[in-house]
Amino acid sequence: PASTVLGYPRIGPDRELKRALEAYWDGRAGRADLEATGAELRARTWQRLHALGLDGLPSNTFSLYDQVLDTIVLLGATPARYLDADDPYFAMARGTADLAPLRMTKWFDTNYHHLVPEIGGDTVFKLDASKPISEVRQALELGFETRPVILGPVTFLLLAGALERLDEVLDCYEELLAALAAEGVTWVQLDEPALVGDRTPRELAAVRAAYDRLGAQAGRPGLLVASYFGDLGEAFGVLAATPVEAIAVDLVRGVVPPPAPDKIIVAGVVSGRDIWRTHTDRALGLLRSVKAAQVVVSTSCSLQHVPYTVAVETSLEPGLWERLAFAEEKVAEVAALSRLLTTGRPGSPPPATAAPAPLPPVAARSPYPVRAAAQAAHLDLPPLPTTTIGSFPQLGQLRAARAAVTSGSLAESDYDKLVEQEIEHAIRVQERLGLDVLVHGEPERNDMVQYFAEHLDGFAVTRHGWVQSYGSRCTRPPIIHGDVSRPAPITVRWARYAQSLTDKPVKGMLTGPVTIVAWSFDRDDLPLAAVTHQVAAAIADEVADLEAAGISIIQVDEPALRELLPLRAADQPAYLEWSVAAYRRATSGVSDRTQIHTHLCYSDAQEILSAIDGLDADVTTIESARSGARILGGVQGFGRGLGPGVYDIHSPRVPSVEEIAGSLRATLDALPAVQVWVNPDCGLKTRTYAQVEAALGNLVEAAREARAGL
Ligand code: THG
Ligand code: ZN
Repeated sequence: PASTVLGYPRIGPDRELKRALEAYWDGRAGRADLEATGAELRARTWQRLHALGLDGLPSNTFSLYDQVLDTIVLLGATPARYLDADDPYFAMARGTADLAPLRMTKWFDTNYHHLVPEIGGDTVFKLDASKPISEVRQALELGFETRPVILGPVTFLLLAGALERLDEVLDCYEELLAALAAEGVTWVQLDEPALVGDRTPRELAAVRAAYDRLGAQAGRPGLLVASYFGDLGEAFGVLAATPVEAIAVDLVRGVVPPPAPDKIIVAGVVSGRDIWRTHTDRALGLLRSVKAAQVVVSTSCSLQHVPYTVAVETSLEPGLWERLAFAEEKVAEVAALSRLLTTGRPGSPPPATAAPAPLPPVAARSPYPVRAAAQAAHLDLPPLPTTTIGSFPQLGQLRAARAAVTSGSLAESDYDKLVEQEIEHAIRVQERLGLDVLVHGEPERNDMVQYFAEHLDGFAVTRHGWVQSYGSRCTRPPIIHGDVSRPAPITVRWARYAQSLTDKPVKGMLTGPVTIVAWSFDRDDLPLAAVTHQVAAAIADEVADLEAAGISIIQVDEPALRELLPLRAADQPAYLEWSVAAYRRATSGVSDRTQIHTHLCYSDAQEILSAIDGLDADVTTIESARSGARILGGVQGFGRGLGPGVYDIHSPRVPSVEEIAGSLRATLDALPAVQVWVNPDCGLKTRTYAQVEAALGNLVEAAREARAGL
């Protein structure tokens, strides 16, 4: 083929898969209904890709939940404890009454999450190729020959931390290639995104061994090894020395590879990570500079990270629509580029990028001991103060009311009253439970990023631009398309209202600049650092207004700080410097007596602990209930307030006083008591009020007992 894409969205243009999954999970539909929805979404995808002029069609890019989970099943690596569940696949994905799900983590530097394979001494790999084979057959019945896409053996094992099992896993891949060849498959795509990160010589040797071995197999289909999310670096030469016929390279983030006269290069010139139209002449220039046996035009990665189509976005501001390309439009671009490549049209260099408007330098706060003394005098908190992370349970009623405001059937003022009622309820509950630092509960927010995007200039939000985050869960990433500024205060009204209801301090709650850009689509004409600092300046305005409104504790969350960390170690220090500086731009304008909190929610905080320290927040709350000792092991020497979560909010279970007291004792063993805060490990919006009240009651009791023992 002359054109292809590495993958495609699968949640459905109208989130059909989300609804089918939730109906199945709730028992409102059977497995057959779910399978039927899947089959229909696949058929529509192949028909659409074909109609848009694409000639190389992928298959097995569909998934009922996650492509890594599919690979676990493909290789027979389902942990034994799930095998007796009614539905082992969804038991691994979501857990059951008795079993916790597999661990979930970010897919490289995206906002997509995958399940983590668990491979141990008792894992016996055994091929189950039914899923890719049935997709290949379904496509053939519709008249389409397809290229099944399978996660490659090296990336799969690196995600599992089990590369030493390569030989056994390769037995399965050999058997798979033979089975697919028997179905008439002529090409297979093996995804190896792990190869764009730093790889040790031992790992590169494993890559070479894997593809020498698979390449040597008689009668196999052609092999396309796909890399994406960055440059292959030396891994390109390693792959080029093996018998694989084709290599996919990301030419949006990576560079043109060295000449490969005996390979097909699948050139990813249309970005799968942004939503901008491709610069045709720049892409042609790149394509013409690739020296290979054949060049196939493609996307830089799967299109699963962008929404389906801009055609349905009829309420975007004038001038923006024309600049956008979602999945369908990107497929059309790939097809058009492959036609242009055969004409004489030359390429051209990219357009110049804009110069960012200069921002003032970042202010420095007073040394921590000075601030801490001013805050202690002003806030008058007990030792081991208790608090929560920010969100309280969100009732379906609020979601429905937001939709009604959008459609015009509910007056804005009635919606505002509903929000105030919810705030009052949350405050009364916290007062009754005896928490020390209260929150307003965030009933006015649909999402911690989308809400701010809707209130900042320079952002656009879509109506239907859903992107899968994990399983049935989606977000609508906002689009940053111009200089960012804050036309008016955003959260101040709600914070002031909440504070008016109580004598206890109420925390102001904001999302940090790094997280806002990480969970949005970025501009393509300014460096990410410059855009992030613009957002930081807007958040700084909000911080100043909250302080002026009498809010004495302001929390600015950065859960995505780790997520944007570059995949290559050499690029990480520069990133950490500008991202940490952006956070300080957002937070350092306050007086000494105003206390800044931050919250981070991942268990691998360890590797960026010094960056977290650099944020210079007075108090940091962090997930630790699941990773417990790992976090606490690294916090000695962390000189400011710290609230390692004392229980896991991700489960409906109510933790007992003894259990919370145990977590708290572990924290007090690792840190001086003056630094310790007592809080759950994340926001409470996915829980019910009954669970929250029971758990927080126990938390307050555990803190009281611990105070008595100080
Ligand atoms: N917001 C955004 N990105 C995120 C998170 C977030 N990424 C990481 C983390 N939190 C986990 N991801 C999600 C994403 C979506 C949902 C829950 C966790 C979710 N979405 C609703 C759904 O799919 O039904 C839709 C929400 C809406 O109406 O906007 O529940 O918090 N940006
Ligand atoms: Zn969290």
